[in-house]
Amino acid sequence: MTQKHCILIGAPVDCGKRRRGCLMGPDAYRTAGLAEAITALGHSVADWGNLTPAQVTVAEPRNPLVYKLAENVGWTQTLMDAAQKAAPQGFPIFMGGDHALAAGSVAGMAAHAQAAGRPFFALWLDAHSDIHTPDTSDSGNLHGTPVGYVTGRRGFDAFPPLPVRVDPANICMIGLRSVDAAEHEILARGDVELVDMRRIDEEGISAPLQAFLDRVAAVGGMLHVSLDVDFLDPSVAPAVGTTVPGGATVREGHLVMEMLSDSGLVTSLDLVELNPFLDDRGKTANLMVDLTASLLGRRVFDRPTRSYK
Ligand code: B3U
Ligand code: MN
Ligand code: MN
Repeated sequence: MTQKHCILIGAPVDCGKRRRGCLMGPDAYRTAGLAEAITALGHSVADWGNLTPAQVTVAEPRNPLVYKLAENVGWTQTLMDAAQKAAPQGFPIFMGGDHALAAGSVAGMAAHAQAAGRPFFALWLDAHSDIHTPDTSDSGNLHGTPVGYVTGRRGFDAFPPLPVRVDPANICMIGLRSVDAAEHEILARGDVELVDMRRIDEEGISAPLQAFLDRVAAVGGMLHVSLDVDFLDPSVAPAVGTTVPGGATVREGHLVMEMLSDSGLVTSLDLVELNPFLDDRGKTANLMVDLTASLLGRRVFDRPTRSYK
């Protein structure tokens, strides 16, 4: 596999939901040896340290439940800028922080792809679809809204203007098992590729993923991967505020990462929703590091590239 220059971007975003702790995520990844695991694979690493959110003032949200709007908007701006700064220099890894950070990381990577003249795709590995708007959210937790923002849904007036809209047809969500009614409605009307747990049980995880990767490869796309801890089953990844039973196994997680690695298509990664306060002796942080290593080329044995169709 080709060597990369990985840029670790600490994004201790903790304002996307009410339960606190994700701000410790970047340091948990450092403690679990993320940089060392990457260099052991022959890549280079630069740790840019932890970012802080831009200070902004915003109007009162229409939905009174919306939590910490200004802080979320500030983080979106900061991360959008950081993504566009890092992307020309290497492979950005956004160490969260909760999933609200992806509004900025994805929007910034999409802007970079446009500047590079390449189509942009996103793979959402998550129990949730995160496609609310601040108006449709029942919880007011904005970590449930980044896909809504990057696909250009209405209701994000307080947020930075979107540099470029991500085409819902260029998004694939794998691992779905908790989708709210308002999200269901918008997804039913749209083109997002939806892979819920039933599909994984029936078809395996590799077939739908390979079909999506073939689509990305066919047009020379850049692929951003957004990995939410709750994609994984809580028995193997307990350190997350919104556990949903019935998630991906360790083996499915690694297979996804190995296929992504083989494809050579991935250009950036979010590691989100790790709440180290809820972890069991670093178990979840270690698993997230191991999955990242698989994405960056770690293998038990080398094998000839094969198709999983
Ligand atoms: N869809 C619910 C729950 C949720 C979304 N993302 C997470 N939880 N992690 C909501 O609050 O928007
Ligand atoms: Mn999420
Ligand atoms: Mn989730």
